Amino acid sequence: MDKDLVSDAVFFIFQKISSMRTLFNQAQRRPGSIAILDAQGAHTYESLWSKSSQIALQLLAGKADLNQERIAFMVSPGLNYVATLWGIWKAGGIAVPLCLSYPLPSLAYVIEDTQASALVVEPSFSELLGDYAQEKGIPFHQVKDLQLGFVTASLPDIALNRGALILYTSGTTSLPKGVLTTHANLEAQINTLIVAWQWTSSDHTLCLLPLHHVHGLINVVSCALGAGATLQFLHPFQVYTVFSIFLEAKVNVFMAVPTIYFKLICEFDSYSEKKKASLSYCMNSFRLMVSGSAALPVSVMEKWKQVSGHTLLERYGMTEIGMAISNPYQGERRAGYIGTPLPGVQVRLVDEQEQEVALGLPGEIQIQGPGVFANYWGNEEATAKAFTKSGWFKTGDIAVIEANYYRILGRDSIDIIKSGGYKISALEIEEVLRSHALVKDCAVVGIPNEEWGELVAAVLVLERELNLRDLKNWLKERLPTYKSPKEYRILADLPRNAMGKVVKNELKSIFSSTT
Ligand code: MCA
Ligand code: AMP
Repeated sequence: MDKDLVSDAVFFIFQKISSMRTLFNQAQRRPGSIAILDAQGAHTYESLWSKSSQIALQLLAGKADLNQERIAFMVSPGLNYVATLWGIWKAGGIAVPLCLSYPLPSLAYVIEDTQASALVVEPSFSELLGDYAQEKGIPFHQVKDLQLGFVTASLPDIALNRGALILYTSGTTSLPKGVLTTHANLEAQINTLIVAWQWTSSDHTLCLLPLHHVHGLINVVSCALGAGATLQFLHPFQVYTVFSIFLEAKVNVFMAVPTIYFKLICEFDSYSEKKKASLSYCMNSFRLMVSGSAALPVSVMEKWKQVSGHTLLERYGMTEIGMAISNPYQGERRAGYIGTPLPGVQVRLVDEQEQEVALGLPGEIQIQGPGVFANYWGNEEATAKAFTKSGWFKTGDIAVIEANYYRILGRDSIDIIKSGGYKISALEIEEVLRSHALVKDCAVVGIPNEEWGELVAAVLVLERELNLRDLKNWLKERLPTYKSPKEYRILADLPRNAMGKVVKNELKSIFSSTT
């Protein structure tokens, strides 16, 4: 079944807005203001509001409420993306944003794991997903440009404790887990940041982050729209275009991962002195620049200060909790530190016996608060393991408090790799590699890298000779390229300890001694 999520009718739509008040209020209060700038042009809050209502009605197809059906969507950043997301929420569904760079097996995993009842795609992704949807009998909708007409209808009232969003995150299991957040969780995550970072309707932000993660979707898109600000999209990400947009002198709030700041600094260094001066002048008038999703190297923070005049605000968060700890909007932003707990978020550091550590000693960060997710989708066991008996969420990140500020020391698992802000499971990649006929054994590790934070590296034990280019092409059909190993070493055997466990630290050192 292939339907277009558009029609010639103008809708007159009633909906009592109990859920997503923060997000939707501004859309109703500022109909004529510009909400979104994308490749197609400028779109007002009114057009976002009406387009999302129409998508909601078409998803409902006569039903009163989607009742938390999962709707997966693959739409590029822009008006259509946000209208689809809001449309799913207005219809009472749970939104499942798909990663635009996933190959079909990774997409199918998410669609099947969430048991999505419908797929919404833009035409450019129809070829990738159309046959799959037909084969699986999943209703398939295309988002196309809207033409207004008139229809009267009403949309469901959605309670705050209902499921709103499922985002996939990698962890210490081989397959990514779906993180279910409710409308109340999202409201809390958005409100906290709007207040802490002083978002207002005069802000204008540039979004260049992927929208299947909290950083892009909540911190940038939802905070901007919740504040009634203007949200400009750049897709795909290109360093030189970021600076051209900055030179237009409209953007005043910017958020990115450390790798992006690194890339921007390299680009900046290649410019003439005159261009550098104009750019620095424009960036100097920004209100706020934020870094997160991975540790911000002190060298990048210092260089960015020289380039832009800004001390980056570094904060810490996780898909399961939204943002938890942040350097202050006003006050000292300390290099190498993630700051102090955000309003409404409770944080503690505990030892292996779940006892709070003494001040100055390292411990695992544990979190409580209204932004903490509901559960791992369909995975009660993983959910139970993720919380203590008294209801604290166990992040797996180790930190210490020094002079009131939290500093991250590392993670409790060597199998989690952070590359360019993406969290990648070594076990997931190992499982795919092991399914190759010529790979007898393998181990995947993260190796330090100035630009990416860490790079995915694989050690292989082979049945017989294997061309690495062929292996990379084979992987492309099974994994998104950002998960694909960037470095390889071939060994006769993997080093193991007395328990038979691969000694990954030893493998890491092979890379550092030979790169
Ligand atoms: C791209 N490549 C990567 C990565 N991204 N390799 C390793 N790690 C990566 N993250 C590789 C591609 O596989 C490709 O390799 C080559 O780089 C060029 O790919 P391209 O897509 O053109 O790269 P890019 O556009 O320059 O992308 C870099 C990026 C991107 C913009 C930094 O990685 C990105 O958007 N990262 C942000 C991720 C994010 O938002 N994370 C938030 C999750 P080849 O040439 O071999 O094919 S964390 C979160 O949400 C929590 C709550 C939080 O705290 O924020
Ligand atoms: P994700 O699971 O993709 O949401 O990534 C969350 C993880 O990113 C956290 O558990 C941390 O390990 C890491 N992270 C996020 N922000 C920071 C930061 N400012 N410094 C160090 N690590 C961070």
